[in-house]
Amino acid sequence: MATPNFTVHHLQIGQGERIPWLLEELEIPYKLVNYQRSPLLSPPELKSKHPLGASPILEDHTDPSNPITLAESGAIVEYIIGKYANGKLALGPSHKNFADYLYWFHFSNSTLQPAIFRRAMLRGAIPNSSTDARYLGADGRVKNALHHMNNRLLSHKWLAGDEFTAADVMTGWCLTTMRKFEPIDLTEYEGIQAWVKRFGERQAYKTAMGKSDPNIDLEETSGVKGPAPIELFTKAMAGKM
Ligand SMILES: N[C@@H](CCC(=O)N[C@@H](CS)C(=O)NCC(=O)O)C(=O)O
Repeated sequence: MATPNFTVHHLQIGQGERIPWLLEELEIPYKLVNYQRSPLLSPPELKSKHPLGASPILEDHTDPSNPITLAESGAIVEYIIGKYANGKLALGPSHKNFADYLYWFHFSNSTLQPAIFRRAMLRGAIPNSSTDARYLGADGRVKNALHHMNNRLLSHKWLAGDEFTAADVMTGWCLTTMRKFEPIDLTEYEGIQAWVKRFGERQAYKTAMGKSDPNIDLEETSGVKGPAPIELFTKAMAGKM
């Protein structure tokens, strides 16, 4: 097979970090283009790469007669694993944990991340949100999702079971870098704490983060209390910018 010719476009402090992490795990070479937030969203150079202008974006020029531009981190992860990694880091239909793999692969983008983001928006939008039923409902959903994940990780080393998979790659950022947008204290989630520590020790994760976001303090983003929130984002959620 031809060596992959990948360019990964990554908006710093964001979920685009999943793709360099996956590629480091798979030992697939890639060119990485990092973009800074401007001031919170994508700068024009990144917007011009795809109609939605959101990160990550993968350009695959391996086959010059069929250049591919792909967005959606989940789609990119599946594309790379399916087309270039022989299914490595995925569990196939014959694996006993196939259903677990699919479930936890989709959990981050379909349940956890939207719940966390909804809570951030409601807290910003509703004055005195801590007593507001809409905020409390959103907060309950986040806590429910975290407890669910925590229970899974108290009895399994990785989300899909015994093996580290792309489900862990998809979900890692929600409990690390994403906490710069919405604080999550992990004190009562010991299973999640241990899992964050486990993947944080993987060389591929450290290498990818060093390339994609060298200014992020990994001790802070993977710590129990989490990093300080980005003030500009908190202001934006409150409609103050
Ligand atoms: N569902 C998409 C979401 C992509 C997304 O919203 N990315 C954020 C980074 S965390 C972004 O690029 N935001 C800036 C913008 O939309 O201008 C995925 O999984 O890739």
